[in-house]
Amino acid sequence: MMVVGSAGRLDVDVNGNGTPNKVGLVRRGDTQNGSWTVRVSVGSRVVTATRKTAGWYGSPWQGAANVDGRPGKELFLGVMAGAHTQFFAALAYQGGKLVERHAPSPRGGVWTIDGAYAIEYGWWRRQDEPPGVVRLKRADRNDDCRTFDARISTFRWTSDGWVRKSTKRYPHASQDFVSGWGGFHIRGLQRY
Ligand SMILES: [Ca+2]
Repeated sequence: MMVVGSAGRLDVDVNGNGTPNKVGLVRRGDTQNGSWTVRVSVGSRVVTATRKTAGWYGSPWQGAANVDGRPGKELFLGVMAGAHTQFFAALAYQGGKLVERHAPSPRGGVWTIDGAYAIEYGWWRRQDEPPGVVRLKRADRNDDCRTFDARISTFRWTSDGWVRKSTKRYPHASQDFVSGWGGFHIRGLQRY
């Protein structure tokens, strides 16, 4: 069992009142079949969330960032990892509990990142944009082995969930154009 955060380094403003909440993380099991439980102190209460992990090596903690634009930061924790793909759950404090804030993508609600020879998959947020705007940059290598089918999709969180605002497609993008797209490019989150 691994316990992190006791030294306070995971303190995060989860409920958005401007004061950090104490966040604790407990990990159980092993790399292949594990789980984690995150505990957040809110006032005199403690709210928790538990998820199973598969293929996850090391700490599942990726960081915290306000991605949905609602007050408070979402906690990003790894749930599954493949050879080069990683999947994360994002937990938001809402209605007095931790709820999962799904990614604006069709991949089962998890936040996917990838960076490999044939694919770049990453999430971006610019500080100069309104709260709740997030961008998916995805590029798949074409059959010519040289260029990429690349897309940049912009989403905004609303009371009805994520809404796609725009998608730009670059069907024959160069390697230079898509290089470095993969991973999180959001302040507060580790890239990989
Ligand atoms: Ca938020």
